[in-house]
Amino acid sequence: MSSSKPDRERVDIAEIDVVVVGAGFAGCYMLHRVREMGLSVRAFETSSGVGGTWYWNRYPGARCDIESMEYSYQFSEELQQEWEWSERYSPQSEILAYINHVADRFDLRRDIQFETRVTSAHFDETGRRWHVVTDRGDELSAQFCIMATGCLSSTNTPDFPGLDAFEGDWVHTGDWPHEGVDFSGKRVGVIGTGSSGIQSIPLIALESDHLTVFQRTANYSVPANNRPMDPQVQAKVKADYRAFRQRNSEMPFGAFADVGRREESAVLATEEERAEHYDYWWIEGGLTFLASYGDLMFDADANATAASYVRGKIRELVDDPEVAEILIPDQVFGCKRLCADTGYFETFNRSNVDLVDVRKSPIEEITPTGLRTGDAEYALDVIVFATGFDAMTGALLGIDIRGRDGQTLGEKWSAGPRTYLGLGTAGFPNLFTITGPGSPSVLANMVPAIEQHVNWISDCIQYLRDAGLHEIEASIDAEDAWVDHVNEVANMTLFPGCNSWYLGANVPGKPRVFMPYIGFPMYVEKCEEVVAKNYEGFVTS
Ligand code: N01
Repeated sequence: MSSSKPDRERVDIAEIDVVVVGAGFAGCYMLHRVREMGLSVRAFETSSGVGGTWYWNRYPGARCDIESMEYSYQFSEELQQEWEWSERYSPQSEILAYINHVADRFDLRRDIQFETRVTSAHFDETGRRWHVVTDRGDELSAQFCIMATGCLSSTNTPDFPGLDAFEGDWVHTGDWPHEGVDFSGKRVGVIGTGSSGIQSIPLIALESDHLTVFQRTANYSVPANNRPMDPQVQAKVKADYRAFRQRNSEMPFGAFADVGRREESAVLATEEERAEHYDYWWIEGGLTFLASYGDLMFDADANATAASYVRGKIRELVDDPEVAEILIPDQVFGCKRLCADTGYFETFNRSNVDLVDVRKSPIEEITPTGLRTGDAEYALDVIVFATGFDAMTGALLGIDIRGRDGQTLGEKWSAGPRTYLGLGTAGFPNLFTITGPGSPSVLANMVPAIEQHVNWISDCIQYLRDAGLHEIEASIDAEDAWVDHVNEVANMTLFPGCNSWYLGANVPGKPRVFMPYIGFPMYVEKCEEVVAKNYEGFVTS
């Protein structure tokens, strides 16, 4: 509690059952479920609207690379029947329209306080409640505090010297101005070639006078092959949406059931078979390329065949062989998140686009008129930071969260996040994290992963109430075993083999720990088992 308000008595503080932090896909559904249970709830959201990721990431080309029929809620049959998707992969504007429709349809806004950031959440051990404070001076006391803060919501802007004195405009893809950015006649620099860079670069190249792309790590990307939604596909899914969701929930990634995961081995296939196979998946488009053989993320030799195929494609697509070589990744295929693009590599054939290898010659400073690397200076009117996020932990650690004995979450996670199932962390009773570190989250289709967590948390709260219990908290033993298990599973794959944000390696000083849990169906089974055994691994009182 703030020491500047010593006289403030608890009577002034709103007492409610649940605080939800965030109103993206996770926060909106959590709010809906909690309200259905008849609990009092308030959600807080920093922005002025619902949507989370899809509210903030309005950069040109922003769209989902999970197919539209899969990237939506399934909790309401009416909702999934009435909404019509217009493209194979939905653009940001359509997903934002969808989540706004959900907010209207379920009348969510009346319990969301927008433009309000939760600054602290402290557990009061005597009252056994969370004391939550916002930047607008709200103070609440809640039995449960549910963090729906998103995995990719805290932007990462590298601390380049000189940025403050830059005379042009700079923007981050993850915090894009609502009015858009006018690139016409401008010299633009884009820093970063992850999914956001790869989606926006082709369009910024079209809109600007000149574009310079500053690439530190070349990335693998496959064609998205986006197209208008086939009405027959949409109708077929809707005819039995439940079965479609079920099929997807049995996939390792919780998606792609009907596009397919192939169990065959890339190493056992002949060279001709592989070439034909990869050609098919390249044309089909999308992230399923990563699942086109069963062993691509488990066997280095298998992985090398896919890497080599995509490298060959880059050489075909890029006219200048020297530029092509800079664009060719050297890391394990898929260990940084695979990207899906529309005309990305071809963009480097344009006369108004240059590529700068900042791995060879790093960015040293932003100057008033542009940017300087180790060996050259670039004049720029606009700098676009496509430099990603402090993933999975950034938003949580941005809040002053304190559990038992005043321990901060930052102290507890100083060597990396520690959770049980990505749902809770020992020492922080009645604090839930939706798609927290240690859960499939970003290595699953996010919307079903969110729904599974929200359902689990809602059932857990109901269980406590029915049993006359007040608190639930992960046990330290279960948490330790789970953290080991998450690592063990990751180490069976090739995912930890490069500097990805899955490991926190993109943020200087962040502990290198593999954060997502690999394998959605196994994870769901484990969560169900925990419930069946009366919340085994959690301590209740
Ligand atoms: O961020 P990223 P993102 N100097 O971290 C570079 C999801 N998403 O916003 O690789 C120079 O992937 C950094 O270089 P390096 C999706 O899960 C989904 O693009 O660290 N460069 C990298 O190239 C995705 O994975 C969708 O060496 C610097 C880039 O910035 C996640 O969000 C669309 C640098 C950051 O790439 C994040 O994607 C968009 C520095 N100091 C995003 N610091 C879809 O659904 C960083 N970089 C399609």
